[in-house]
Amino acid sequence: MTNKKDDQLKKFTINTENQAPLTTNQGVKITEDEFSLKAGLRGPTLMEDFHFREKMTHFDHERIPERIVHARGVGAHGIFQLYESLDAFTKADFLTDTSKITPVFVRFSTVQGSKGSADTVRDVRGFATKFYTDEGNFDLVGNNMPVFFIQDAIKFPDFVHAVKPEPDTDIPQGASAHDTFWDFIGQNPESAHMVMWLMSDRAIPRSLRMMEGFGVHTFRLINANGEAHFVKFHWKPKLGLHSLVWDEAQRISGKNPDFHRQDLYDAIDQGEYPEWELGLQIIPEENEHQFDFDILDPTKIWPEEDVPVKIVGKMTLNRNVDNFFAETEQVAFHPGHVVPGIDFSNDPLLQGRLFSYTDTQLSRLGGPNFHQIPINRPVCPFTNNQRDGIHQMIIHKGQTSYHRNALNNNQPEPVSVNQGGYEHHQEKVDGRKIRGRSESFRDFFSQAKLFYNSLASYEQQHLKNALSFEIGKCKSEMVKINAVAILNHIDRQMAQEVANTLGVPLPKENYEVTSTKKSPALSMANTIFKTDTKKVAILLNGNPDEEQLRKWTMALLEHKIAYTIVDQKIHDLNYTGRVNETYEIADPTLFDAFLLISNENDIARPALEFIETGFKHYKPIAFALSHPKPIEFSRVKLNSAGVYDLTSSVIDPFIEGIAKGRFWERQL
Ligand code: HDE
Repeated sequence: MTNKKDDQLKKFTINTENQAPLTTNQGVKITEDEFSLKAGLRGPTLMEDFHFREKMTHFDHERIPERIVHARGVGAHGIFQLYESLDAFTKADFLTDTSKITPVFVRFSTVQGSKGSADTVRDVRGFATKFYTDEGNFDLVGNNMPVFFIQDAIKFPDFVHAVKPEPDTDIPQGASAHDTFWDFIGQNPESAHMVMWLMSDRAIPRSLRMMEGFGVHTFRLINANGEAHFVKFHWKPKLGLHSLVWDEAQRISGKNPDFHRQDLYDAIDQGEYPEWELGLQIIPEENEHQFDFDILDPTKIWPEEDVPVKIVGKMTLNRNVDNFFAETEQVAFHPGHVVPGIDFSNDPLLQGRLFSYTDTQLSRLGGPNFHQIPINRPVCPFTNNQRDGIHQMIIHKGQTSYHRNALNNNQPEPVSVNQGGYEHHQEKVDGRKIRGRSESFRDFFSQAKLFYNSLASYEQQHLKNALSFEIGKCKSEMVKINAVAILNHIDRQMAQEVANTLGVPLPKENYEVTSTKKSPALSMANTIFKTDTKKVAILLNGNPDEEQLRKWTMALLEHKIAYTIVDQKIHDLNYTGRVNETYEIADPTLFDAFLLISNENDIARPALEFIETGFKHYKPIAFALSHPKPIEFSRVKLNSAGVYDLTSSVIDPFIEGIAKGRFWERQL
């Protein structure tokens, strides 16, 4: 089955690996590309060197403005396939016709940092998907967290100014751990729920392949009879939900700032295509007011236990980009790109987003024709009377470029709804013009509490540590006190612990919301655990028993676990392959598990440091040692959960441990 978008992109692709003469942009062949034209070999450079001028001018303009938010991102192509027709809810063809394979392009991103910032910072992750449907592009421009910091789009510039590096110093990069962010939180209690998510392990994913995606806003689905249902969109990763630990995330920022983009690229390159299932939460219009929160409020989830997520299809990312700039950088998503059968709700955050995206893209992509850039083009035809402008790529023929016209038989002509024309849902709207917030948006803390209540105790501990870290980085005592005051509305004990750690006063009055409600779907402890695509470092200390090593590596590969052999030097093994990395090149934070093999009396310090760091990050560690003494004196506690002695035992428990991933019960 060919992918329509791939076919379309091929038409615009120049394969620079093919033999071809070097030419100017005008097609003139170049004889010399290393020396500029001079008046004499030691003389001045000449203005008439058109090749030099063209090359340098293009270079001077290679960079375009980066996105104000979500500047750092990585993209990939793929497909979406529907499991069952959703015609009861929507008329969108890609959600009703199960035989369709819809091309998609996804861009993942961090929000705060600039384009060159590190991947593993504590941040929200953007999860934007462009569906190239036969009825036009549908963009699901979501995040990996289901709520947002603010309820009304007019506050977005304020929020972004607060979280971005501070204007006087341009510090910090890729972090919300600073005064202006926490000052904003202290003054804007509607952000309490989102702050819980941001301080949770969700903000430091192990892999982009292991995080959920959410459309966040309430949208509408419209069926062929014009009936509407409210809907929230979810992406559920087939590999489950997994995170880094904070210390590890910070170290990776230095060891491999490209950790996430590399991980995504490698997985796709190796044919380990990441997959997500599309889930829908659906509420009939007549049930709009049956909840103890407003379903239009983007700081609220619809708990999955109350409104189940219906799994309707699967997205597979199966092709890396050919050129980062042309595709990942130039892609332009817009929450207003919808197709017939999908419509908006009155969520005031969504409504404001509908303005912002085209506006910002006009300056980022240089003019009004960026929909013609190959990555942004729909796969279906697009024809209208819009003309000219910077970077017009299409040569429009004919005399008329207006509607209505008689000279061209009124072409292009609007079509009826029955012929596939988009019709806005005819919602009855009746109200006064007013600047304000609905009273139904006022409960800021119940769901923050719901989130906190739903976490496993180790997740709660991580969250409290993150709060102490972040608020602790603030310089203003007032900002810290105000931040703790917000926590005091969510959970008194949490606020108390953070206040104690930071040495700031806890408010006298307890304003904690008293709900004990839990939503198990919110805890990552209840996720799927797999060995697939995990990475093991096999640490050599001396010459290994290669017979044994081969058996172990075969067992790892059988479970789709990749391994890297690490030793003091790169060298060939006798018959089990090659040492791939040295202790200097590799780093324990870049692996999920460790197997230390030694037949020496002593174990070299770098190898011990590997397993000590792995131990500290709760990862599984196996060892096969002829002399166990050195490890007994290391910081690895041998009787701890997730530590395996392969000297006398089989590898299977270690493999189960790799699937489990982390041993939170371990005492460090
Ligand atoms: Fe965005 N957002 N956003 N946002 N957003 C942008 O558009 C904006 C919001 C999201 O990979 C910008 O082309 C406003 C929520 C993603 O290219 C900008 C508001 C959610 C991406 C913009 C929001 C998102 C963006 C910056 C509040 C989750 C990256 C560059 C009303 C549902 C897309 C650009 C990519 C990007 C505006 C809030 C997701 C400035 C005004 C909520 C994933 O237009």
